[in-house]
Amino acid sequence: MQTKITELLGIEYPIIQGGMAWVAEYNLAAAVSNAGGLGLIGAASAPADIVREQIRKAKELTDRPFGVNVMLLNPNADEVARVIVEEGVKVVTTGAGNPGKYMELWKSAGVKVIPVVASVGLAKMMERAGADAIVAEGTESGGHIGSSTTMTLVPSVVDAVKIPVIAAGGIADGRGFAAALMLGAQAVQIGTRFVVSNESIAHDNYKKKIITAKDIDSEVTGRSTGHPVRTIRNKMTREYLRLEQEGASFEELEHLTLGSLRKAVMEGDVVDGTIMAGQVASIITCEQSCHEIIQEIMDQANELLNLKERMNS
Ligand code: TUI
Repeated sequence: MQTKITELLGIEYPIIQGGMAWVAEYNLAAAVSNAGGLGLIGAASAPADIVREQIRKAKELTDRPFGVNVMLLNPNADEVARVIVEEGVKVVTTGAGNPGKYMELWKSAGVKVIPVVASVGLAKMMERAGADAIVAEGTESGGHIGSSTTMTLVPSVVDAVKIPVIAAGGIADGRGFAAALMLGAQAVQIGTRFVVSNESIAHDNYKKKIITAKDIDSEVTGRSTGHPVRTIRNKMTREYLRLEQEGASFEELEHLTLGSLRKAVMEGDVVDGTIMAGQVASIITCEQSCHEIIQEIMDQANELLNLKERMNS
């Protein structure tokens, strides 16, 4: 399937992987790229030398294009931005902020820049700043979120910008993929389903929490701090929400979550750790390879999209 995004990025299928902290390391990025999508290394809060090492390891595992996601709250973001250029990475996505100050550096080095946004305003600003495409990420997503739903945000952004739009948030199968194309997207970004891939290093306990999650198991913490984060409900979120309701300080809340994502992803502590995942966890039922995931999504989507063509003819 060819779209403006497969052409822009030189990939086989219009599927890009989310830049998930701790989970999106070089093994996952290379597996998604080798399966025909765009794999991403999530720089999250990592120091620049670790990101450089991750990029070099990914290059050993794949000859296909892959990217790096820069989390803009990372205190090391300036150095990470430079490492991306030095290592000749072809694509960058950004999250949790406005990447305006890096635009010139990346564009002049020929890096394709795809900011992840949660609002029409930032999408328009990013187009003016020279972005090559935009990820419109709805509130169904895991991790740091905005407030608009994918169903409303994607068509709003599609109407507001001329550059291609990639839909994210609540997409995990061919139905979501086909729906995203109907909303005007040229590709999808998928996170949660790749967390439960064979190539994902997330602890088995973490994967099991996603596989067994029901529709009502999703929770949002941190609304009071201005940094809402979607996770799967557990002891940690209950404690966090109780403290938030009691008007706890930012520092107290920070203390509770410091290192908590690493604890869940790497150590499998799904009781006191943070289990970031999208609402779509409720429709994810098994672990598969990245190749199987992408093939299944494309098969299902092609069937649905052909059905639509037949209905129209
Ligand atoms: O960035 C994400 N998802 C993330 S980042 C992350 S690490 C983190 N952990 C705890 C607290 C905060 C971050 C986990 N998940 N998705 C892309 C995204 N970007 N969603 C929402 C936004 C966003 C929000 C506000 C983008 C820009 C923005 O403000 C723009 C401005 O002008 O600063």
